[in-house]
Amino acid sequence: MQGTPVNIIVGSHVWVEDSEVAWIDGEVEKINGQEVVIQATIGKTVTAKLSKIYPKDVEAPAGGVDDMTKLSYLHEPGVLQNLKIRYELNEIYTYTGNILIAINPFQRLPHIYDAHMMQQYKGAPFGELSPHVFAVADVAYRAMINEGKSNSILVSGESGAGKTETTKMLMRYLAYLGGRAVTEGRTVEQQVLESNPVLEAFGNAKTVRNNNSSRFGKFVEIQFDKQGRISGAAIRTYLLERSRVCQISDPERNYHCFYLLCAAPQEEIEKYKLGHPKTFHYLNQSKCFELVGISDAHDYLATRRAMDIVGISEKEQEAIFRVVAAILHIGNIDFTKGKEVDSSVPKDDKAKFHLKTAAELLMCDLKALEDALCKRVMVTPEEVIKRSLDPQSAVTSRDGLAKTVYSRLFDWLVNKINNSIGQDPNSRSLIGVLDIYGFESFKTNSFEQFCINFTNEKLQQHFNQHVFKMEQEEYTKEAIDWSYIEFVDNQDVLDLIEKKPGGIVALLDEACMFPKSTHETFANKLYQTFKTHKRFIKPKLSRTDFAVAHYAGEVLYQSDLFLDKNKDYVIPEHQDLLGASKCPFVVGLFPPLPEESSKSSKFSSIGSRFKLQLQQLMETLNSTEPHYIRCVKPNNLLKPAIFENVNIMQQLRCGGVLEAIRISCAGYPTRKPFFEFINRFGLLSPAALEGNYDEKVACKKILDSIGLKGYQIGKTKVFLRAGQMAELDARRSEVLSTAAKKIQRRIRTHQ
Ligand code: AD9
Ligand code: MG
Repeated sequence: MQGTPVNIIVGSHVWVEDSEVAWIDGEVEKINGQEVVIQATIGKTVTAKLSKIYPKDVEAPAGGVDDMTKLSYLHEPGVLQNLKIRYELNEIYTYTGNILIAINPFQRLPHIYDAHMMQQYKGAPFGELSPHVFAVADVAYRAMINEGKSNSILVSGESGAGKTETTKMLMRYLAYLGGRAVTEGRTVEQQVLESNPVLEAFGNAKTVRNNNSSRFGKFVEIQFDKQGRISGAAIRTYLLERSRVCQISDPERNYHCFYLLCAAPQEEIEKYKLGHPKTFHYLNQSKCFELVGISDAHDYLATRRAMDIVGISEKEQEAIFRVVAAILHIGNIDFTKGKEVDSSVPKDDKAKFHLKTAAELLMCDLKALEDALCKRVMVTPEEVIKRSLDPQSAVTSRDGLAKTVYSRLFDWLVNKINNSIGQDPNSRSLIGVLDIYGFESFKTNSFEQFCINFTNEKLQQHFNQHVFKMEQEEYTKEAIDWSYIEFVDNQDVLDLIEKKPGGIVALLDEACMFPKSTHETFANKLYQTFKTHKRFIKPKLSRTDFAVAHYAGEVLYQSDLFLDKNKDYVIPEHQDLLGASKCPFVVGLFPPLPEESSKSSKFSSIGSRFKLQLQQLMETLNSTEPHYIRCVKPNNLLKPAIFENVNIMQQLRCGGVLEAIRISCAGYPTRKPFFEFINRFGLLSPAALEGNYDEKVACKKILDSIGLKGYQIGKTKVFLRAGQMAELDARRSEVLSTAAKKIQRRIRTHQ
């Protein structure tokens, strides 16, 4: 950010930090050495350190600027104020150079995404029209066509910030650019678009943060042919939240598909023996069953139509919803103690009914299903024995089955969509769109948050390197000297997490493989190993928590469930049961395991697999030209027109927007081509423009004439340090107003 103001005097308009609203503005009343007294516009008098206040641009345009780099004073309060002014005018998009900031309007703004708008943005030079997601997609598309290089658009932000909506707009616009004029039957682009409602029905749920929260990460790769038309697509998903299938808390909901199915036409309800969602344990742990403004019955039919379009057959759809219904019935199988010690049996007739229905729907043997839930096979060197499970363990086994079936179902859907859309092996280049969870720090943070924040560290590094590289390229191109002072690299956090051997992910795997490990031994191992690591913190008051100093702030993780959640393990009994189903669809969800892995029940870990997936994602991203969209959630009430300063500031920090500005400010944030510079500032030194002048020399003369220091002159542009543009502008308006006065005087004397 721009350094401490040097030219603050009594009467200066300034911004001063405030704990409640982040920044307040006011006028300097007194300066005592390093201390400044400010009369704030909200009425109070504040005393602050000189180093903590920033100049306010009183001449800033009333409607704000559409690109932060146009701000005369590029600092935090200036950035925030600019976003606020624009948001009040329903201008939800603002650039910071080529990063697009999108603030969720929480209301449908008229016409901003309609066909006419798409037409306007098609081929328009970047920056000519108001900032927009279409403009970003257009740049990516043009770059791909012109340079034959793949591009990617990375959309990030916290839950409810608008990533998924933004992603859908991007996809719609790309389909518009790369669609075929004549449509016969299903086109690839239609299938790509309709994959969204299908994935949302099975992968989204209402949470406290968002009524339609994506519980998985997604990277959609859209492939184009030589003519720039969409010729294929691939969807990759990351880490579906499995625990939600069995466990929800009020006022959240389970995955949408369960409620959609309960609102299906009567015929299906009867076939699947369904009822109101409140009759199912997996749904009634929360009192929220309906969403305001959403009809589950309507969405059920819409989902079926979308499934038709993406190429899921009628028969497959029947099987999919049969499995969804089976999961609801599984959840209602309660257990009670059996006759033998530590054994369990279905609790009552109701439990037996659901057990029977689940077996029917999954087309598996009733007794085998009961055994799979209530018993565990123990293989000892001497014999194979069936051990009974107590009711508590049977419930765990039941929930494990439900989670496994659901996550297999989700993976099946993704696979099916991919196969049906098809990949274009001759594709010339692609545009990837990433919609992935933003940084999370809650009261309690578990393995999911750990993985999510790991992802964000990876993306942050990519982002920093890119911003940094872009700057560097520009300077090199213009052959100017420069060196960066501070560039915060987060490689050390990444090492802490993913280094092999010895990173947290590796140590977790190790703990999972040791039968005797507990979360306590795991936490202890972490404490010992990272005793001196700068990014690792052992909290004083806990014996099992650990904290990581992430780029976006410190996060305290509870290690309790790390081991369980990291184990990617299908109980062999469950595998055998469903592998023997009479329904080919169900068998397809549980393909037989390769020989050797089934014998040794080889350990596979979610953490390591996720790490690998991330690595592949980064490789893909690194081979593309990236574009960034940072979504911001203006308030936690999910309501329009409420702009919470502190909250937004924190998001800009986490999204790296402030860091990007800082990187840019540490160098030469303002660049002007010679010609433009002379046009604007020539009047500051008319002598420089006499006769046959050289543009470069003239620029230098103008800058020297007002005594600016530290600027640089490149091959085609003038590079200015932060704040210098504001200084030049101030001189310019001085000269202009003196000239205007002179002219007026002359007019008056002539009258
Ligand atoms: V999460 O991490 O998946 O929980 P997202 O994806 O960031 O989250 P989402 O796109 O689902 O958020 O947006 C949340 C809600 O904000 C949407 O359901 C809309 O009601 C609302 N929204 C978001 N963007 C827009 C927009 N451009 N115009 C109107 C919007 N409403
Ligand atoms: Mg989402």
